[in-house]
Amino acid sequence: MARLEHITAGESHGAACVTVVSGMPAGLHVEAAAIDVELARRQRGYGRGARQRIEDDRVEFLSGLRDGATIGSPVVMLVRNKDSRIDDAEKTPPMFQPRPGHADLAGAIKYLTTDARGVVERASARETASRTMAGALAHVLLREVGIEVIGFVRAIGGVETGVRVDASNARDLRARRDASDVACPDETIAEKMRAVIREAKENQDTLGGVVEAHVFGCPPGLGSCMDWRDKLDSRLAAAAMGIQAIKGVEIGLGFEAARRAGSRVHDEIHFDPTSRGDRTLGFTRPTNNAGGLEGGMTNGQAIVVRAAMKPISTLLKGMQSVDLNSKEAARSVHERSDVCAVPAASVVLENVVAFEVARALLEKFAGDTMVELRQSLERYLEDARLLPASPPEMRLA
Ligand code: EPS
Repeated sequence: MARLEHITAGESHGAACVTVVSGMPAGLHVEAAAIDVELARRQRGYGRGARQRIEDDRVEFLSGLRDGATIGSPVVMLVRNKDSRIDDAEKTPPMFQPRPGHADLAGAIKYLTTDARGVVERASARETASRTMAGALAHVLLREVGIEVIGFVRAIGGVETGVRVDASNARDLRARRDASDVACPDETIAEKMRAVIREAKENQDTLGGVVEAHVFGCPPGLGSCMDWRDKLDSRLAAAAMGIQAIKGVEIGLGFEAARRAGSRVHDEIHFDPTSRGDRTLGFTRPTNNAGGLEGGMTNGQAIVVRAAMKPISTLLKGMQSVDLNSKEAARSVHERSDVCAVPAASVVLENVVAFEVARALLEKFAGDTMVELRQSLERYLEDARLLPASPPEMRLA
């Protein structure tokens, strides 16, 4: 039985963005609309460039489904690029003046060339359409077992919302986020975000920001403390850091925890028998500074992941660079690009987080079918609620 994995393929101006997801259990009903809604959200956003007016990303399923449900085989999803000029030499000329911050310089040297174009085609954030498709599929699985993920923009260029997210306001925040072209559920701050993006554009500059994802409904015990590769926080950090332009990742309180004494960091443990039936199993925490993860495992509280996106490295005004052929000083090249892609990154973060949580879920509750997954999850929760009475097999041991 395969473990949940995905690989992506495709160049920014190639034929298509592709993702191959293996390890999905059989019997999961998947509608194209569930993938398309995430693709469309990723394409939106104040500060996006002209490319998004050309593309209209919609998923095509090439394999893995029968009668609209998974059959256990790899699910291959594809979005065709409308701008697929990769072999048009006039429209994709060589790129000899690397942009500081982009993959251009390191990538050109790595591939023993002075033309960064090939590297740029794959390093482009267009690839995140593929990862969004994988995450959107994972979302469908998670919803089936009562797990919800919400991502949004926390800050753009230093303008930050202090909005608090918890299970009671998540639905309302999602609606407000969806109504916002900067994916920020706080409209007063969203207006200020638009203003700084406009200002950056006028200055021929670009802006980064902070994106955040919360996961509700995770049972305790996803991930592991037994092997660093299985720690869910380590996997979430790797997945978030793998998004183009991400330079920092925090879980829960993150770097702030390093500035505080332990008594102001760790989330005290209480027990409320009336919430024993929840996924928390009745263990309540007045704070969630751990971001739902202790020892690399979910603890029943919401998972909180935050990622810092640097500003886009293609600046209209260019930056100091060097021509890779002549080694003479040159301005870095400018091509069509976004001024700010932080709203898009919030969608990508939400989706890569969904994928990692689904992966950890399937590792703990492995099964070839959705029926086995649900049964295994429910049985585990029942056994955990019965503690300190031992589960039947343990009593036998
Ligand atoms: C990108 C440059 C722009 C962005 C692109 C990422 O593309 P183009 O060079 O075609 O104008 O629009 O992002 C997407 C196409 C997308 O779908 O997210 C880059 O250099 O990373």
